[in-house]
Amino acid sequence: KRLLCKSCGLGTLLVAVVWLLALLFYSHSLRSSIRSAGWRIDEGNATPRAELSYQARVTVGCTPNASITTGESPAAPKPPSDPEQLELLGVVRNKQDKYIRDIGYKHHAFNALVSNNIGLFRAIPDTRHKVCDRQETTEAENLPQASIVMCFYNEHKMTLMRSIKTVLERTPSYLLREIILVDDHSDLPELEFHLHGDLRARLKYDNLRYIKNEQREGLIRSRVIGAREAVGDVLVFLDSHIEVNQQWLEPLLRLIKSENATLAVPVIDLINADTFEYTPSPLVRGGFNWGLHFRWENLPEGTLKVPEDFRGPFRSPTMAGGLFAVNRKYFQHLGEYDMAMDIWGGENIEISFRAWQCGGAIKIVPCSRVGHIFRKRRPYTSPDGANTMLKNSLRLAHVWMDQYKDYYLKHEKVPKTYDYGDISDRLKLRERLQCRDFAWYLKNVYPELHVPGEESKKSAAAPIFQPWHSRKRNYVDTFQLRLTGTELCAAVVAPKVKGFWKKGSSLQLQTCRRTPNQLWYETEKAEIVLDKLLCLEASGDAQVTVNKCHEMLGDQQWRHTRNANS
Ligand code: UD2
Ligand code: MN
Repeated sequence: KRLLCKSCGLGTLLVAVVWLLALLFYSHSLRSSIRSAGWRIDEGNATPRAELSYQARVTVGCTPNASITTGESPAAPKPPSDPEQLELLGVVRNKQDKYIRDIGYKHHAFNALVSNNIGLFRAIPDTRHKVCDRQETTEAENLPQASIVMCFYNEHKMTLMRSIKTVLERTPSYLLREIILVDDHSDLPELEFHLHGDLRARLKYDNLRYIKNEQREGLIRSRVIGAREAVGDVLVFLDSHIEVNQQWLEPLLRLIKSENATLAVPVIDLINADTFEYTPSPLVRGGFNWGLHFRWENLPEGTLKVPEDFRGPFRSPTMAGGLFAVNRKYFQHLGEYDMAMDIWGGENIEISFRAWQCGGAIKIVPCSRVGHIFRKRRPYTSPDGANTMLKNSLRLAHVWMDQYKDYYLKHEKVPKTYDYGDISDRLKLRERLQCRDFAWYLKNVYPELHVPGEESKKSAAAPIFQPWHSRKRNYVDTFQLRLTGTELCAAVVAPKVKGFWKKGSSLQLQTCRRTPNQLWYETEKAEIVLDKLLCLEASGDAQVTVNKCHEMLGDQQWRHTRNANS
């Protein structure tokens, strides 16, 4: 077995392994030592030999078209001399670069220097499975037309422009009715757009519409503001830091054309916030836990049996929220969004419950791929600093969850008096649409969800990813990562702060002892977890560290492999 990260920057692991090996002062050449370095996984009686693979590669559940492999191992972790490579890594060459990068991390929580260097458009790997239809569509297919609604608050300018540009480049013009940008009262000076002279001309697109909110509304109201201006048949909501992939729109429109009450969701590929490397996501679906936090989870067992199954679509209990297509009239009929929800959070769970309970559906369309920058923190707050996720979740729990809301209230220890505003309009909507109750949803859409106090369901045998808090309880099969032929194990040696390992600590070799800083656990999502808390992460600066488990896969997802080329 080898351990392999699925979306590390090209060479991230190479450098990390080289770094680990350097610690051992191996006498023979670095290259052969990388090849021969082996880790043994000590897991009870079974002690298979394991090697820490040095190949970064993209494959998961679905076999993508373009797998990125490094092939040969590098001679040494020297910075590349190729200027293009340098740009890709965001190597700082002068004070101005450093300023752009630092201020970018502060304002946007990603590497703005790399983003600037990429520019308006770039090639990205076509991450679709080989069974996906690649035939160009024609007007004769008569697909509905899309209005893109993209709202943003203080987005990084180049990243925003590239988000729009990729849509223009990768969408047949007869399918694109318009792009509606909703500026949620941004105050960064570089975002002072003068649409007619600036954006439209720069992007060479006349059907670009620009709305600026007079006050900060949050993403939920902003989307509705945009949607109400739209005239296309289908609304497509997108975040403002994305890159759409080849033929991303067609499969979404096709699904909506045949099922007009289905919300069609693309697979959200990963754009690394530090390197901007684009890697595919595995085929997963959306769930939630009783804290009403969105969770990715495996598809029910047996979903993917033959290659054709990779075409989908797959029913999904919830969606991540940022990227989806919906028939415009159906969106209106369904009650848009709850306009009393503020800034960020919860609206994705709300629209998921509402769609399913009121006769619609949510389906993931694996042949539609859109990359999104997943960041480690949200770079903005709400204007009054309030926890909008809490208020929004309370609203949705009281409108849609019937008696099951108590599990949420208990889980989050919400004070009984917490003011979540007036929900009478939303209750009327539920009445008007004659929606089913939450027990129906749980039984028919999400039978795998464990309901507190109820016996675990049979179907829980499916490889459903456990929410983080309940995973802890099953936390038994720990193992160590031992370098073959030595008594040395990968360990986190940073001191604990208030009883916790410091986030971002890198791995070191230490004499093997079954101490908590050497004990790992592998989750169903292929994360490798230390001491019940932190996940093994390929960090942007070419190191392997432990960090807060973000559950977004990518740089925290590892795989055992048996040989160098698998
Ligand atoms: C995820 C969703 C996001 C939304 C959120 C829950 C994906 C990829 N993203 O969080 O779309 O459903 O969960 O609410 O599924 N924005 C505004 N005004 C604001 C705040 C944000 O316009 O006050 C914009 C922001 O610039 C971005 C979009 O809304 O384009 C989503 O915000 P985010 O990227 O911070 O949310 P994310 O991806 O963490
Ligand atoms: Mn986002």
